[in-house]
Amino acid sequence: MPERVDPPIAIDILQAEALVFSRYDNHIVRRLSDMKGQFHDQEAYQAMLEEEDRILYEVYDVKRPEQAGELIPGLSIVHPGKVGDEYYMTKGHFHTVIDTAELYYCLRGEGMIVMETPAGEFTAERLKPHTLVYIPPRWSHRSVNTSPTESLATFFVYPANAGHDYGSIERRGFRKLVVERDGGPQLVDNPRWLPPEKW
Ligand code: PAN
Ligand code: ZN
Repeated sequence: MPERVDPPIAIDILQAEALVFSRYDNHIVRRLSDMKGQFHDQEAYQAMLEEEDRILYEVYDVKRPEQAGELIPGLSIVHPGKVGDEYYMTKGHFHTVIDTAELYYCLRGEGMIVMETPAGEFTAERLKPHTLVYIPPRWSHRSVNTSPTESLATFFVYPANAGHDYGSIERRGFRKLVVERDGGPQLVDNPRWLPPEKW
């Protein structure tokens, strides 16, 4: 049997009103209602939700076999906005196969990637156009849009066998929150964060 060889894939990143892939297999839309319990100001969250179930972020990705050696490329668009004083953000996750890395490249906008290890070590990197962030294995990650007006667009690529563990972040949160203080972003301690010994 000859080995299966897939054709290469070329994608353009189109500069429409928002950036978009010229071809993709999945378009994932995450709304306020998908983020229950994730923003620290629960009252602000409820009030916003009753008004409108807004779209917080969107992801376009290419489907590939979920096996080691394959990569999944994608585009993440986090819209501008806040829930209370906390900026719009992605859910955030660990990779289920925890020894898998990921690469993020900022195309447009400004923001942060917050990252945390299972042992509770925390770090954050600022994103602006052309910033490349390499997330080594074992770091959970969440992207946050800190612009008051512009969407945050990042290109990402990760191993197709990585898988996504959202439950750990839903339970413990990230150690720090990205909130607006004096008109700009600031990292503050998350009062609801669960340290590793309380998981
Ligand atoms: C990205 C993320 C994407 C959306 O593809 O999945 O930015 O964030 P959440 O998955 O946390 O909702 C990635 O990191 N993949 O592994
Ligand atoms: Zn990831």
